Amino acid sequence: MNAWSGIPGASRLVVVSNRVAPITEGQPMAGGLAAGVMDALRQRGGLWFGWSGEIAEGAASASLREQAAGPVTLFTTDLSRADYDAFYRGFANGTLWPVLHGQTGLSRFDRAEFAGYRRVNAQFARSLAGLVRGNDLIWAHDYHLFCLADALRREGVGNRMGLFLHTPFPAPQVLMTVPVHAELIRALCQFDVIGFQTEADRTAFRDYVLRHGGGQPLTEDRLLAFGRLIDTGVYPIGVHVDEVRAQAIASANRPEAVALRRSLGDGALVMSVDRLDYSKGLRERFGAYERFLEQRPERRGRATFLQIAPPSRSDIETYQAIRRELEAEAGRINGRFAELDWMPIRYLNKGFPRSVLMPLYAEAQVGLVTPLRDGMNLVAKEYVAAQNPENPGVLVLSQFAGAACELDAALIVNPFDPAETAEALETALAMPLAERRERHTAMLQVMRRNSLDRWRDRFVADLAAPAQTASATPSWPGSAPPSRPFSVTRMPWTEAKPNV
Ligand code: GDG
Repeated sequence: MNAWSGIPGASRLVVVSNRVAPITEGQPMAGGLAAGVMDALRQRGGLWFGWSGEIAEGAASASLREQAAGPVTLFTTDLSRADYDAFYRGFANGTLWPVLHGQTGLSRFDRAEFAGYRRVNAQFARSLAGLVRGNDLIWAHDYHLFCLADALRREGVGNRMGLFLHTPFPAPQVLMTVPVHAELIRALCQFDVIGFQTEADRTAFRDYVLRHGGGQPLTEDRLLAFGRLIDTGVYPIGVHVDEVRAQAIASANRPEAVALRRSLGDGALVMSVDRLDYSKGLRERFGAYERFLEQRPERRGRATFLQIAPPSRSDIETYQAIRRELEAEAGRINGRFAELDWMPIRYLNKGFPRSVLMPLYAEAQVGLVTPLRDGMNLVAKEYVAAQNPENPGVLVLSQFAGAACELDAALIVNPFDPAETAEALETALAMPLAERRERHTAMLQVMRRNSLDRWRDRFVADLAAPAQTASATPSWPGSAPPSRPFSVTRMPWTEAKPNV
């Protein structure tokens, strides 16, 4: 065994993502997802590669920084200002992100930015080619890296490569608003395994490849396209359920939680936590809360809505616009309803450590999670996990969050209908204990089954599986689809209503 090896005989894992989570030896990792990926790296040994978050002013710098932590090594690289603008602010977050979330009106396209996107994917591939060994498994994350496998193959890397898409995948007609959709999907199909959060996302991808990319279906999971076999899978991402609850309990008496409790008195708390992003439906949520206050005057002074919204991508105009709009809306609604001793909306444009967030979730009678579109939405799962099972709060959840496929015991709402969301808020606040417990138990059960560990282990197992194994599954369509080790509940809306 050398310094790299984790599981003896197992291939190393090479994780590639836009950003690499910082690690401090002996300290827990900041986010649940980062911790999940790092667990897999620690088990197998390997490396994690990505952008350092630094912009190298002047000429592009492709120099690598290396940080070793036991069997794992982190490699980071800087981006030049031009690459950051074209790749990150431009094609990834100005073109792709809105389209993946069905917001075609907010998407803009510039060929030079797409060239920058390809350039950064190629830069990553060149650096990785010098680090990857014969049987390493390469696991890329998210929409920043659609062209990575293509770039790696051009560098002569023949390893198994998979990409997990954290966002939704849109219907073909929506994707086709991106002028370079054909080139993009051809490059994406250089991965061996492509993972999605929900069956609806996988189906949308297959639809595109089969109808517009000349692909052929081989099995329910497997496609032949662009001369390659591509396995697709549904891997709903989860959370460490017990860790979330343990943190909520351990931090219950942190000053922030005590101060919040004291300020509320015996009033109810409705809580939301989101990156400040237009896909999260904050504007519509503020509108729904206003509707609730209009329709339920008896709740005024008795229910407070806490919105935590740390700024995100704030150098992109669409994000500056939503921030301005929310500031105006929060001010207007508070001006309309506030009293000397009560403010209906507490709108906080800052982030908090997880050790503060978890006890706050546990304080809230209602978790209001209403994105217009979301790959999964981990806040919904964290909210449920943080609850006291003896006296749990109620989750109000958008039908357009991937999490709604699993958490159908939440109060499911259409975030575009303020009246429906307002009614669900009242239902949640008035819900009897027995029903709250029943719903909470049902959601916890699903979340324990589809845990973060399971998400990671299933993806890595499928990535490691030799190609012949997967082709042994029954053909599709025709024979019944193979029963999968877990099943995502298909909500009626996945058939009846398009997701975008
Ligand atoms: C993408 C996809 C998919 C939020 N504020 C603070 C904070 N957070 C943490 C939450 C949660 C995470 O950030 C947000 O995860 P989400 O899933 O809700 O949303 P995205 O950031 O958009 O994530 C999404 C996800 O990837 C995973 O696949 O579910 O659909 O868009 O964990 O707790 N954490 C801290 N302070 C904050 O103020 N520490």
